[in-house]
Amino acid sequence: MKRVITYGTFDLLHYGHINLLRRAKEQGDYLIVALSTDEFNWESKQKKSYFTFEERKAMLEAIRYVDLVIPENNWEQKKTDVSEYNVDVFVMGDDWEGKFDFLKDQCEVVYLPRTPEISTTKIKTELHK
Ligand code: C2G
Repeated sequence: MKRVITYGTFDLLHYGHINLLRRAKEQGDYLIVALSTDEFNWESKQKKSYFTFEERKAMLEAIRYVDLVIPENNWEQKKTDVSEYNVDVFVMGDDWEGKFDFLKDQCEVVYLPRTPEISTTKIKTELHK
């Protein structure tokens, strides 16, 4: 079984996220999503997600491509996650191109094109008009 992992906040879940998750799952047979906790978002990403970790986790778990959701508590856990979960492929959107190449000695690293026209920030901005 080919195991894939990806990381993110996935707040205000939209079709760009779904496109990413669908293509990430296509890289293997089992997709793990490491979901940024509220604390990690706030302390390390200066992001305040609209939905809580539990709400975002429930939404991700409802997606057919997602097999397991685990917490992302810090930037440093990726190497450990890859070995602990026997990950074969690490996937991120290409806004992260090159940033996780240090994982290449442990697993395949794949950067997928983002869905350009949609983002959580854009949704928030448009809703405030
Ligand atoms: N994404 C995408 N297209 C969009 C928006 C997002 O392909 N229009 C992808 C991102 O590239 C990322 C994933 O969806 O791979 C999740 O996006 P975010 O929740 O914005 O993730 P981010 O805040 O970049 O967190 O340790 C890594 C971080 O947790 C990544």
